[in-house]
Amino acid sequence: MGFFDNHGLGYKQKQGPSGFKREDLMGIQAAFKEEAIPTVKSEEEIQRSLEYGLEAAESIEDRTISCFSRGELPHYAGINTFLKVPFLEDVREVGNYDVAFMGVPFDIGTTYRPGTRFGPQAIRRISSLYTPYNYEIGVDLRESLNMCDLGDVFTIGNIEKSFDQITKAVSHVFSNGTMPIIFGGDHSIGFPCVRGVAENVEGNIGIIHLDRHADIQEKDMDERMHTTPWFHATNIPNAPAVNLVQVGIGGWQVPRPGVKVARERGTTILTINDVENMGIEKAVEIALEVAWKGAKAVYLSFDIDSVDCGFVPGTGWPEPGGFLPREALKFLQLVAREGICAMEVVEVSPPYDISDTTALLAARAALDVLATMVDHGKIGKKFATP
Ligand SMILES: [Mn+2]
Repeated sequence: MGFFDNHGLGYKQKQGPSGFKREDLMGIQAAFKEEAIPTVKSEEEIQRSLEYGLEAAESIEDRTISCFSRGELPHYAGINTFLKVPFLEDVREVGNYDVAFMGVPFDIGTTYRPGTRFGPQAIRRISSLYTPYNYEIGVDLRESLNMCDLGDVFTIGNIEKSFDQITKAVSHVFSNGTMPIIFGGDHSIGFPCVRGVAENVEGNIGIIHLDRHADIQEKDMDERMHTTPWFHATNIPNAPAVNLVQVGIGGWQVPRPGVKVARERGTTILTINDVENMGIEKAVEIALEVAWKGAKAVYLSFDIDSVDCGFVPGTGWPEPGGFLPREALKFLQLVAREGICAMEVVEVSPPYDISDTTALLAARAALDVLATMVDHGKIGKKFATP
């Protein structure tokens, strides 16, 4: 591989007993992929930090450090937006961005443990742990995308009125040509979010839904709770149930009224055992086939409780036996390769979380999806590479 010939890092090493070639390792290939990523945006950020945040005290030798923290570093400092991207106060300007992160702090649809109204705050806070660069994918989001954080939708203590607020907010972002990444909130928001996207899509929209729960009964305790989003979403004329694929469903928390609806409407359900038996790649192939069949766009709904509750204690209906985190991330990445129109991450309930691990996985899921989309040319058209 000529690509490696000009680097003085020992690539012409002799093969050892294992027969491995160093350059075949993804870990080595990723190191070289990084070399091609520009640093334009990070340098701009440093200049802006020095201007707005003043130059550092004289004793600081690293002159890229500012006096007031205004950028990525230190990771423990700052007033956090998601990944410390700019807060867009004037949402009328959202069309200038490729991606908009937005919170939906809503847990009135919860039927057991509440707390997901604090999900967006927790996800933003722990997202500051991350750099914008992912080693294995080889993408630096700061260099590849114009991203903003819109803050949160003004939800209130009424399910239906909050749904209207959420739909209006998502529709505003999506109709401006910007991809919404939505942090919930309980899963009832899946319906108003899909509604906000679907009304702007000419053609059908498919839904890929990762969850332990089917969430497709009509009502729960007389209201449209977080057990009901897909009943109502698949009533939307251009979001048909035949394009809804539900992955990871199973266990002791799937109410029978929802099972009846799924059966009657013909959604496609893969249990965790299905996924385990056929493998992640095959399961994704099926999910993509179902969701994209005759569809113009695919919406991705990631319920954090689709992951084994040992990894995500901070959620409203914890259930053992779901995905391992790296299985879920792999699944999401393989879906993202084909492009998605919007993504929600729901059911993070910080009061029950331990060491922010649940919120961290939520942040990670969104970032992995975005980086994969960048890597496969599915997003980033608004950004002119210098
Ligand atoms: Mn769930």
